[in-house]
Order: sequence, then C-alpha cells, then structure tokens
Amino acid sequence: MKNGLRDVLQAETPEAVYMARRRYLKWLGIATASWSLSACAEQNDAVDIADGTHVSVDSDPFTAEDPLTRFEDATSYNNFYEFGTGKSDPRRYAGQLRTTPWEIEVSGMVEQPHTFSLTELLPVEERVERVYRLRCVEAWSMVIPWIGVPLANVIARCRPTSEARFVSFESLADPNQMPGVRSSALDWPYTEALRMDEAMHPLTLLATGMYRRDLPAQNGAPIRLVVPWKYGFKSIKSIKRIRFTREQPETTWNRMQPSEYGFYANVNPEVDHPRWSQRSERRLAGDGNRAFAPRVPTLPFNGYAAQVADLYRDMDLRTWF
Ligand SMILES: Nc1nc2c(c(=O)[nH]1)N[C@H]1C(S)=C(S)[C@@H](COP(=O)(O)O)O[C@H]1N2
Ligand SMILES: [Mo]
Repeated sequence: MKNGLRDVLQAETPEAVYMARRRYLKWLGIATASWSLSACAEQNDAVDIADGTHVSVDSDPFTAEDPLTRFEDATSYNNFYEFGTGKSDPRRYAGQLRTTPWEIEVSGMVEQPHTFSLTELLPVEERVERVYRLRCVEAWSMVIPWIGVPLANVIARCRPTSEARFVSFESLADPNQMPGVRSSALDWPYTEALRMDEAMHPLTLLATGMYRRDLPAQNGAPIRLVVPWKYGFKSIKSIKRIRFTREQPETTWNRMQPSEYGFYANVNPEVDHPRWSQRSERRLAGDGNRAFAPRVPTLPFNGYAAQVADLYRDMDLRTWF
C-alpha cells in the first residue's frame, strides 16, 4: 500500500529499523471487564520499537486503512499554543521542553490521590500501536500511527471512586519552557475533560509515541490524549494532572468560545462551525504538497460511529456539540 506504515517508516525513520512482525503472545491490556475489546484483539501482531521494547498492533477498528500522513507533516504542522499560535511554532520552540523526569498528579474522586511516574502509570508492557485519523476543528486532518496505553487501563490504576463521572486533564504550563504561556492566547493551563464512559472507551488512548518512536515534543511529549472520534482540541498534550470529578469540568476552549467549541466536540459533518463548514476536510497525507492536500468528506464521529455512537444515544447531537 502506498504510504503504508512500512514505507513511511523506511523513508522517514531510518533509525527505527523495521522489524519483522511476529505473533504476540496475548493481549496485554488489563481487565476493566465490562469494556472488553473485540475478539480480534487477542491475536495481535507485535512490532519492535526503536527503543528495544515491543508493542502489540491492534487491528481494525483500531487501525485505520487510510494512507498515513508523512512524519514530516505530522511534526511540522501542529497546534500547541503553549509554544505559539503559528502552525510551525511548536516545531521551532518545543525542542526546549524537558520531558524527563515527568510526573503526573492524580487527584479528585479517587481512593487515594497519588503522583505517578510516567512508566508507573503507562507500563511499557501495555503499550499498543494504533493508526487513527485525527480531525482538527479547523477542517484539516491527518492519519497517525500512535503508540500508547488505553486510557481505561490508566484509569483503573488511578482507582476513581464510584462518584467520579468525569475526568479532566491539565497540560504543563511553564512560562520558562513554553514561550506561548507568557502570552494570554489561552487561559493556562490548557484543560480538557471527558465523561467517564468516553474515557473508558477502548478507542481512547494515552499516547507516548508515534511512528514507532517517542512522541516528538511538538506532538505533546511525553504523554498526550488521543480521542479519535472528537475534534483534535480534545486530544490534550503534555499532561501533568488528571482529576476525577462529579460535575462536568470547565475546559479551555469551551470556556473561551462555547458557541464554537462544545464540551463534547464529536466530529459531526452536519453541524457547521459558525465560521466554516465541517462537511469536508483537507487530508494531510501522502507525498503531496500540504497546500494542495485533497478534500475528503468528513465522516460522523470521524469514521468511528459504529464504535461510539451508542455513547450518545440520549443526546441531540445538533445541540450538544
Ligand atoms: N496542551 C495543548 N494540547 C493541544 C493543543 C494545544 O494548543 N495545547 N492543541 C489541540 C489541537 S487544536 C489539535 S488539532 C491537536 C493537534 O495535535 P498534533 O499537533 O499532534 O497534530 O492537539 C490538541 N492538543
Ligand atoms: Mo485543532
């Protein structure tokens, strides 16, 4: 396949020696029993990652068939306002970000608030590879091979109480390392949140890598959320805090401009952004010049309706956006 993972990796990541696929012994996700993955997850392929670890490769629906975005495009056309509002600012300035050591503070409605190291919260043995479409609310999209741990595993480790109905995430906001934070482009820290059932959904991932290497800083190193059926702004980068709450938490974009950025933000071609249509998107994939990226139709829930539409069966998605 043109722009299959193998081609992209060979072209762009010579150091990630491409590795024979082999059967992985078994699915390593931990049991949050009611959220069992589809049967195919038991027979995954495994691949070795540049750092010597290996991960299982989840198959459909966890692996989109779409041609991958070039590594070069996925790492040079970014939204990460902590480093500036221009698309090339993150690559230019995020190199300074110190990502080790990195601790994550877990609080709120949990049995015991705790600060975890990155590998405590996302053990290497639980990492999987998933190819997801990423659809920005600005109507461009990419197709990215992520490495990460299902958020459901991480939540189980945080031990929320039965009262927790939402989970919120906060990014690092360090003006010394992040020039954008010295401006008032947004209300820092960048905050995002999910309803608990969305967070526990097997598609929801906490990513630590992409293209079989560590996450580049501009993509949210060392840990960022990936919620493939929602607009990209929900996929918060460089997470430092996780908090469980009973009430729906405030989120950065929703507080700033609720008429444009809903709390749910499910990809929906039927509901236009007040300033542009959401019916189609520019797909930054393949070898083409980004300025001429082809327009492709936007799919309900970004193509993941079969997996997630049921979460919203009681909501009118035209008003709850
Ligand atoms: N902390 C933080 N997370 C963020 C953003 C941001 O500005 N700050 N931008 C969001 C937006 S709007 C999008 S589309 C995606 C972009 O991810 P990418 O640059 O890896 O493609 O990150 C999201 N996560
Ligand atoms: Mo976005």
